Amino acid sequence: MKDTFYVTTPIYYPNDVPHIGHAYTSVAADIIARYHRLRGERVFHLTGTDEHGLKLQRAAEAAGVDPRTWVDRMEPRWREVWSRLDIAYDDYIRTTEPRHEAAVAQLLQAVYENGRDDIYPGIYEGLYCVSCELYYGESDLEGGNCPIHGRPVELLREENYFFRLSAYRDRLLEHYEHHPEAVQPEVRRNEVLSVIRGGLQDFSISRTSFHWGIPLPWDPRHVCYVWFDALTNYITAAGYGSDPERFGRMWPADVHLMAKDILRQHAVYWPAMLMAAGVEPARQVWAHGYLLVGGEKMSKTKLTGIHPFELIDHFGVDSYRYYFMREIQFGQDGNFSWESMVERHNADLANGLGNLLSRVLAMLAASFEGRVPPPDGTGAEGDLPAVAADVLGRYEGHFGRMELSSAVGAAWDLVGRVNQYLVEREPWKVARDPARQEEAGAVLYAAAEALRILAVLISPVMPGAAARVWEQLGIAAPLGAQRLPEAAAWGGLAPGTVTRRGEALFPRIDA
Ligand code: ME8
Repeated sequence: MKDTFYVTTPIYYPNDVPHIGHAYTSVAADIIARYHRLRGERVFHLTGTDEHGLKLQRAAEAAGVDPRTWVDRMEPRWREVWSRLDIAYDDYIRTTEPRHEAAVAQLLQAVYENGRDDIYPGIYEGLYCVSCELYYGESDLEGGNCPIHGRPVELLREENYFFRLSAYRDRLLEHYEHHPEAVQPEVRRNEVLSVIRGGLQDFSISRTSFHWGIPLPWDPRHVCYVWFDALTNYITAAGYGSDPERFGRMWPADVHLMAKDILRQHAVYWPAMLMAAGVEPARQVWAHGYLLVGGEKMSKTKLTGIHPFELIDHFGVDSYRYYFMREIQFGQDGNFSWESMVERHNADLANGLGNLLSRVLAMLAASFEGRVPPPDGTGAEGDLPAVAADVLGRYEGHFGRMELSSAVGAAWDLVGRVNQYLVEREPWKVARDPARQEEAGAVLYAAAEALRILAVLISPVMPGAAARVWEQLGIAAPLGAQRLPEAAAWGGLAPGTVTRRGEALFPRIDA
């Protein structure tokens, strides 16, 4: 029985190193996975590299090495980025691994033998974009070039096996009618429906013109088409064909996350391939927008790629993760700019959360020897408990609808309210009056308690910063053991807790 929340990123092409566009998807997937862990769910977060195909073979040739040497050299360059970005994936799949080659052979064989001739031989001639690893029709092109990469396509002609995608039109439409949530956001769903309604063409699933791929089990002169190979990774890692018990706990995947560039492969090819093999399609394909630089899609092909380290070195990993999730409405295209990143960092992190933590801890140190005072039972906390409860409700609602930017924004409503509350209650003044010590203590209790709740809420987004807030608050129970919603209920901070003022959470950055 399925018992695991299963989220995936695309497996990226290691023909080059990652840029912040790839990192955008991987950070989002990590936040979703961490949020579900925070809710106490069993989670499986999969990522990896897509290592076969013509694009990879050509990158290797250009470097003067064989494809295997090339992918072995490049793959660590991806993992090093995920590691510095605090991406806590549960499995990393490489399509050149034997477990994957076995799963692809199994899936191919299952479709080949399904009794409906869904795989048949033929000759293919068409216009191919190597960057997409995709054939295009004349009418798809823009000025004769690939609509995604703006590069010339090539005329390829070869003997292929085809997959009878055209036979799946009605079943796909029916699937999406019964499962409106299966492609999101809505604009992407409409796009997919119109592609399917417009009629589907069979696509070739093998290549004979080069050899860097997985041989077809029944005709090893052919290697498997890289997209058929790559999509299969999602079931390989879940135990397809090797561990039925595990496969039952994991599959269908809950969310395949990606940008809209590869929506068609995920929402049309992939479910049809699975249907042909008698496997249930994934529950959801979620295609976010593009990260733009100067108004254009950032891409390696167009040489506008920014390596994540260029930004992490300057802003730190927590600020990095926060910026991309907060700044860009999840699902829409969004521009990256250095200026907006500096502004967000200083306004929301240094002046917002960071300043709140340091003020509260400084006041506790000055007036209460750093110990968390008790709440006074007279309502000094004002509306903070109600605001925190409201924020939690909205935060969970937004996460449930994959509105990641709004979920993060909800937590910042609490930051804003606590800062305002402190201005209203002036605990630094109240504390100077010996007769009002209890009141000052209760106000600081409320502010510290709100910070505790904030640490829990930001932990999926900024795991490092959340841990530092937790540590400075001096809470003994591990942050990693906190579970929503209980951990965000008001009153969890124990009076008497010894806080430990530390370094500034987010030092300001000069523009
Ligand atoms: O397509 N904005 O790999 P890929 C947002 N191997 N996201 C971006 C982006 C941008 N400017 N640029 C890249 C492949 N991405 C196949 C996938 S899956 C079975 C096989 C992200 O290396 C986004 O997630 O070209 C996009 O879908 C993916 O990188 C494409 O990565």
